[in-house]
Amino acid sequence: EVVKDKHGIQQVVLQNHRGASVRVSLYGGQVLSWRNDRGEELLFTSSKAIFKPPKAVRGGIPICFPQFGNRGSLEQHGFARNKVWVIDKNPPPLHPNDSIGKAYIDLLLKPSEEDLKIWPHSFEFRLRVSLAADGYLTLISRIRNINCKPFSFSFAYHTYLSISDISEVRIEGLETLDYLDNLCQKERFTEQGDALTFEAEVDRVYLSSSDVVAVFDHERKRTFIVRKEGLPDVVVWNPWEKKSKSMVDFGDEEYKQMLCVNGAAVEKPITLKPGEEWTGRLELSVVPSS
Ligand code: TA6
Repeated sequence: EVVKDKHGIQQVVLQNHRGASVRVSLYGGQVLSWRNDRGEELLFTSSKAIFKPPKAVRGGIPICFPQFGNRGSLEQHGFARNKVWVIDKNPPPLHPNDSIGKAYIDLLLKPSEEDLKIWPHSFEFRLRVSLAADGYLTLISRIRNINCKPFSFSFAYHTYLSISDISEVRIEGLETLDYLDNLCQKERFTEQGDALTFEAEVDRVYLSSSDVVAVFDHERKRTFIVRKEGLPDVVVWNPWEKKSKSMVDFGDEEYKQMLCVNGAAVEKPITLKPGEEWTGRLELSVVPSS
């Protein structure tokens, strides 16, 4: 179903037969909401989010392309999240399992003449967002080099998970991995010990992570399972108190109810030759946990 927000920007609402739902904005191709069959919102969106271009909405799952972060000539996290996408009526087929029994929408982003002046590479970015019968949310990005010279990009699904209390959260699946610490000039460290817990600002790119990461929300007795393919890294970010106060589109206390765990390709940018296509898949699910 296609609706419009108060700025007239189209949003697509997907629902499954159990009443779970996903809302995707054509602005940025951004998932803004993912609710379970009890109507509980599973993604975080700031109460101070700005739903007005050119600001990306602070929450949901912004798409960071063709540049993650501020390393490079483009705006922070690239331009894809600040562009209006279109609904792709006849996308190249995906595997039947990506459609059967799912509610889904296909979006398309292609560079305008203006865009090509900023980033002179002819690409097609096809995004499929789907909601499965059991409430899983899947995002599949297919980025193709449309017969121009080879280009490289970095990428992230900037996923804002809604959690009950950051001090009661732990992440499993990142133990022993090396990470680049954005708070220490991106220096490389190695994760010690067992699960990751949070007592201060964290802004790290975990390298060559396994394809499954679990985020335990102790208070709500539930675990987010983040599965990914084609996305070797995991970005973990919580701004904590000081950084929160410096963001106009973020409440001072909201760091306690969110955690970004982003499937990403950051350390080793992806290079596409003419005609080549890259696929990056993210699957989010929630399971009860003791
Ligand atoms: O997720 C890591 C990060 O690069 C942080 O450094 C922080 O800047 C965050 O992304 C949010 O970026 P944004 O441009 O959306 O404010």
